[in-house]
Amino acid sequence: MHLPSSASMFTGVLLAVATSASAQVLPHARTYDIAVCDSDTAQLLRFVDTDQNGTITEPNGFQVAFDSTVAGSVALQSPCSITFDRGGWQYTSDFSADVVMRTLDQNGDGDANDAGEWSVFIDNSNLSGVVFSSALVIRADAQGGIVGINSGAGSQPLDFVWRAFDINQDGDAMDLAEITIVYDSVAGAFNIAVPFGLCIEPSTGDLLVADVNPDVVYRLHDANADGDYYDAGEATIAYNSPVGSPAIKNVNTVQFAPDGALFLNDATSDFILRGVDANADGDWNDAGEMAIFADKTGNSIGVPRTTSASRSTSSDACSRSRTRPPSETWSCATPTRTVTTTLRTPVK
Ligand SMILES: [Ca+2]
Ligand SMILES: [Ca+2]
Ligand SMILES: [Ca+2]
Ligand SMILES: [Ca+2]
Repeated sequence: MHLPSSASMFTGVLLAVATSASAQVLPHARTYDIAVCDSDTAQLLRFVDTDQNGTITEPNGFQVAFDSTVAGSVALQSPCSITFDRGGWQYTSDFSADVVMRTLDQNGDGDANDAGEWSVFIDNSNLSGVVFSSALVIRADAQGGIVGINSGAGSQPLDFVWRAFDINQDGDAMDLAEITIVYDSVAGAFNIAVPFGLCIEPSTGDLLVADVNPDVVYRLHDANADGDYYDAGEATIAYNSPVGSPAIKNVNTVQFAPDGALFLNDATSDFILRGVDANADGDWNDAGEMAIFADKTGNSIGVPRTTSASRSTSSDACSRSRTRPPSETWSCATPTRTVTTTLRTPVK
């Protein structure tokens, strides 16, 4: 497998749980905090807009939620993806250390560095025998599992989609049979050679996997509910830039909006696509179903142009606006820090 050097941009920013003790029980989307994994400092950060004024310049607006340099902590190297389970635990994948760790600030002191607040959820000593070579995007599913993609980067095992479930409820997925490869590029119907994007369709539970070689978004639907996507018709093309629709290159982020629309990015030409499956056939390949939502000219479609860095780059760091009106813009409380949420090309 070959990872293109240009395939790189990926933000590890999600709506997250708040840090106060009382907020731990809230569903993470309720607090509108933003969780960031910093692949330069190997820290997990949280941006807290306490007064909801659109910036995080307030005291404690910029928080180090987990510092892997603290003695005794798991040594993160390239944290790249974040997800939250229903209990509020944050899961973070690291494509260099090839671990998934989980964190939760249980004593309400603002970080998850205390005893019992962090643990290794997955590493390569897992008893399922699944070997990760680039643990990339992870997502929590509705059944309490964590699904993710591994991009082979030239080594065995190759490219696969995995699911982990803590069967014995001991806080990790390291026990026998707790990790399953649910699709791999050899046994599956399609060779998903360089999977870089992953999301779960809320309405169906199906997985969407973005491959950058070739540039295709696939749908994985477990029709016979046997836990994998190898059966006939379970892997289909969701979007492959048909004639008349925007051509995509280096899609590394796929995400559904609450209204069911699908958003994709193009990390080569720097634009964002929005798709609506108008004929409900499970793909976005029909005429008019996919359109450019925003591009780097700033002439966004349906999105007011902002004066801040609305088009994320590897260094947009503490200055970012959501793809919504300018009131959503926030900046960093500690300007001397640079926060990078870029997923760099895994090199093994
Ligand atoms: Ca703590
Ligand atoms: Ca377990
Ligand atoms: Ca199946
Ligand atoms: Ca369609």
